[in-house]
Amino acid sequence: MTDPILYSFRRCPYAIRARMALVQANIHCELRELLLRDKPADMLKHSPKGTVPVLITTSGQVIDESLDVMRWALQQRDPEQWLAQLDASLAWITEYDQNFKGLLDRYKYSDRHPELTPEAHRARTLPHLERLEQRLCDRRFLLGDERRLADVALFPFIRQYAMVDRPWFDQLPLPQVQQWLAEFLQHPVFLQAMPNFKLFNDGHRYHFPNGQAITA
Ligand SMILES: N[C@@H](CCC(=O)N[C@@H](CS)C(=O)NCC(=O)O)C(=O)O
Repeated sequence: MTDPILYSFRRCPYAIRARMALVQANIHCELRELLLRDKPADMLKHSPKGTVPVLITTSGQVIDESLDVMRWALQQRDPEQWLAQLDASLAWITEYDQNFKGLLDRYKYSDRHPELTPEAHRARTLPHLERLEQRLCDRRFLLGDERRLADVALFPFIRQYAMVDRPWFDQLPLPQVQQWLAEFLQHPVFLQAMPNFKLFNDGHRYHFPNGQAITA
């Protein structure tokens, strides 16, 4: 094995945050794209819990939590010190992973959660956005004037949130969050982390991040 293997799903926010850290650390992997309804047997053999991302290092270590992939990558190379202020980053990430993600899913898939109206599901998410807005009022990023792990780890979820109903999101009185998101959406690390890949189960494998198909 020459490169680590990354099982990934392009639009999964957990996989996006992991791929961004791998790009930032300039770690080359073999990327295997999957569909959640058709997970490769080899991935499940290594990580039976069946979530993406899963990274298998060249020494055979299995890393199957997105945050652990980020930390593993950035511990090798961290050119902008995303791992600085780590405890503060982890506090933000834990809170949003635990409290916001579930509300985001209920808003996005409100038809599957008819106990509340779609508007009510959406309303429950707003305090978490307002909290970010307050935080970003007097600093460019969540922990100050530099991008940290917290920003990168939360960003894919805020992106997903904005995409549920973009016109509605754009008219919210959240200019700092909108600006923070807009900067990320144009960031080269995000753009490099987002190519389209054909499926591993259809026989396709890729070098990541350069995106070249592996033919052998
Ligand atoms: N705590 C995990 C969560 C990963 C996760 O839940 N990923 C979703 C996709 S966005 C998944 O694989 N779900 C499994 C499924 O839907 O079958 C992490 O941070 O890596």
